[in-house]
Amino acid sequence: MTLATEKTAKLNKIEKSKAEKDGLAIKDELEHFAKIGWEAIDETDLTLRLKWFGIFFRPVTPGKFMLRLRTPNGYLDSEKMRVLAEIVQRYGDDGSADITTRQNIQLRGVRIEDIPEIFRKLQAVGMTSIQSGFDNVRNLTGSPVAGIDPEELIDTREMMQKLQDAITNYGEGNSAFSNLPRKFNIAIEGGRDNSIHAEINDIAFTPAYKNGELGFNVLVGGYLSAQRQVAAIPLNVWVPAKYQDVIALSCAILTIYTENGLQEGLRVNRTKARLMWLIDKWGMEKFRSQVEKELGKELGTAAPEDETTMDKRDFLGVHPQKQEGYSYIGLHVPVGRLSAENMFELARLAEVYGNGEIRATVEQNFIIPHIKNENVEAFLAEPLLQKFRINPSTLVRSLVSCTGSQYCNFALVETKQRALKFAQELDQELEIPDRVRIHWTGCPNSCGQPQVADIGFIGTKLRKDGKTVEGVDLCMGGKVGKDAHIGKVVQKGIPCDDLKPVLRELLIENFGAKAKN
Ligand code: SRM
Ligand code: SF4
Repeated sequence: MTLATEKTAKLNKIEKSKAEKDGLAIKDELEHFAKIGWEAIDETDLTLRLKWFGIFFRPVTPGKFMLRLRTPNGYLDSEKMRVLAEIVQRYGDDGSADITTRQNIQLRGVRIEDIPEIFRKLQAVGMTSIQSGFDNVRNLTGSPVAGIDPEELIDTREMMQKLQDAITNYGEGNSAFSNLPRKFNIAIEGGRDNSIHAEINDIAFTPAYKNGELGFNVLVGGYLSAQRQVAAIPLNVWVPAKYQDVIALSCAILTIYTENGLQEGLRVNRTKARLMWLIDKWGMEKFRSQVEKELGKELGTAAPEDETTMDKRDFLGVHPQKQEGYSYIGLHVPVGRLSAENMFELARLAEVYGNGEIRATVEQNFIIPHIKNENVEAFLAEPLLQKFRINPSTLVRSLVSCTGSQYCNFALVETKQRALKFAQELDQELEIPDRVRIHWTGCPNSCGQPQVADIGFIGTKLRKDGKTVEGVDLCMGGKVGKDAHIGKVVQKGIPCDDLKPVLRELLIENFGAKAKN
């Protein structure tokens, strides 16, 4: 056996399925799938390859799919939002939508029969769900206040769209990057507050000056998973703030990652397949030299320091824009959950008061920009602001939660409703001086990013009084913004039924909370 065939023989099950038939190969079968219905679709196509089109079979609600879009930089507008709302209303069986922790949108309750029509509607407003799941490059994250932030250094919107176009072949699907050894996250920050969580991305671009020119320092290899959580490390390179350079470097890294996946054993064990494992294996020197070889030029060195000088903002409330006379307003969307009605109303507000733009944040909230200062008061009096508040109570304000057991079959606990209930109740009971960022995640996969939180809860199952019950592991010490670092599990196995007093105590002991009289 040659080395290559020996390695192929060891391919994990997923890799074997991908080698047999690429995810993108079902593109022409989507109309056929719509005709035959989900029960007649081949199992691997159903549960695996459809994810290349953002279509997720949900074993918790068979037949009702989740559709994950791409919203680079979290950038939406009223036209797009209205189409998303229409899809939820018209095609969603018990439909709803979520803002995700990658400032993206997922729609729920769609049926395979309606996918061709849904895709036509999305395409008409320039949206795509292509390659948004599984072993692909996920939604590209950037500052949600790009182009309007008075503190901004680089407006990343155009380069983000161009990078998405390069990675997805303008939304048509790009087989160059459709068989990565694992998922891949890219973020580009243009502001000073590390709004994107650079530390937990496979590639992160952070603003930095070199010899007086503005560009990006680059971090690589950050990721979260059940088995390993690791902060991104410097690649020791600086690139100018030009989309050509950002695309060239990103594509060079993706090419190396995909082409060496087999040779370097990344395609054997899925728990050891993210980019950091390749960097570990080669060491940074070799990794850099391979990137140089692929790029066809030397990388140079990083700028001496980056421009991340601020704490991470949450963008809620009214803020002056860089455009004089205009404000952007951040609305709190409790645990990111949306109804069709909310979405229609958001689209209307963005058109009536702003220029139609709507921005999603990684905190699962929305921002409506370009509101004339003289119209702010009227905007704040709109009924939707009673639900999506600009000044929610302290714990509710900074709450983030993954999907949890309502729709996710990996989940060990229910997250969103429980997270909201605890936060609301403790906000009633306690006076809490500063924001406390609580993140919930339903299982150790860490989609809710508990490691970046002040307090992170990771769902688990445990035994209590002879019964299996829902519980959490407690993660603490995540720091975001400047000098970000990831937190660690400090206590395991707290039953959810006992959690409220534990959390209450934690807030009093560690965050200066006091009981209200
Ligand atoms: Fe995630 C798998 C939801 C952000 C790490 N994630 C899943 C699946 C697809 C599992 C499944 O098939 O059911 C979840 C779909 C549930 C559903 O119905 O919504 C799911 N992940 C989510 C979202 C929706 C959570 C949310 O409520 O916001 C986020 C969608 C982002 C997007 O728009 O693309 C989401 N997932 C993340 C993040 C956070 C991030 O990217 O900043 C992480 C950790 C960061 C990372 O990946 O390095 C994350 N998800 C995972 C993992 C573990 C990855 C690993 O390397 O082991 C899995 C499981 C896997 O891939 O095997 C996973
Ligand atoms: Fe599902 Fe677990 Fe991700 Fe939550 S963390 S969405 S429960 S896979």
